[in-house]
Amino acid sequence: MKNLKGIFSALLVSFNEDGTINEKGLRQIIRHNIDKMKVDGLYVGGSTGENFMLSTEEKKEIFRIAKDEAGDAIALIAQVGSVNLKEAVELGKYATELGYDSLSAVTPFYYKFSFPEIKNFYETIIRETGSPMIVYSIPFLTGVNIGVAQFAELFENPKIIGVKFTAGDFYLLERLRKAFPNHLIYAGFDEMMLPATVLGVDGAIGSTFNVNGVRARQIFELAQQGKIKEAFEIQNVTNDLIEGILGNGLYQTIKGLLEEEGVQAGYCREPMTKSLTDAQKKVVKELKAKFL
Ligand code: NGF
Repeated sequence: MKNLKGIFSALLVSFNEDGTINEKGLRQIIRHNIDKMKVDGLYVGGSTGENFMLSTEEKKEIFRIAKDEAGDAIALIAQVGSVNLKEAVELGKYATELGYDSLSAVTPFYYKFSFPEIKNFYETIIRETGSPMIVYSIPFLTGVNIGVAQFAELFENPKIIGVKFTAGDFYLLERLRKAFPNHLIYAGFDEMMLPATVLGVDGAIGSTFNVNGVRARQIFELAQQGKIKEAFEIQNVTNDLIEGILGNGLYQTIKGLLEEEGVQAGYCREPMTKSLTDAQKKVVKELKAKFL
């Protein structure tokens, strides 16, 4: 297994206007991440990949293309979580056979699953695939909050190697870091990367790294070296960019920025708004001029 620490782009997926996967564009996004953003790895099939709007076959297709394009150049994590456990297992088996370095799965959502049900969800995927697993905790979207005692129960399974922590609860992050010094913890909010790194995360997984990966690494490495003032300055610039992205449409704007870089990032998948208005395209050009 590769080193799973460091900077991971949450991979965007290029779609054609009719919603089908644009393979050429997807390969270009992957290359851009490897060659220009110099990321340590890709998180494939996450929120940023518009994953929860796709069919099982489309999810597999994206896993296949990402592995084929990236090869062994960087680490690859496959997000296989789904409220359909059978689908999660099927995707987990597929990504494992393709040679992904780890699986990850979002906590099952929509229904109010009990903790034993959530634990069974992870243990079933692990038992069926034999792969390592990173819990994807994103309470603001799933409504699922997992505390220190519950993480301790999950981490009793040696295959559960870490958590992608997409939350702003830094008290919980500090408690987790202290309680589990040997598990991988990834920061999930790019705009809070500096404080998360000060609290000792092992890496970060983010959507904006597709266009801002170089700055993300600088923040991460400077903070690890204790150069907080320097890291803070780069986080400030990063957050000016992120504020612009969030105010203009998250994934559409990152795709627009990639298009400005010559990458066919394409459309978003409905029911998300497929593309930017002319006014939003103007903002993209301003963001590119200022930040890229
Ligand atoms: O896009 C979201 C959800 N969060 C991402 C990241 O945590 C998601 C984050 O980078 C992810 O890794 C994935 O599953 O694809 C934000 O987009 C960023 O911090 C801006 O808020 O909201």
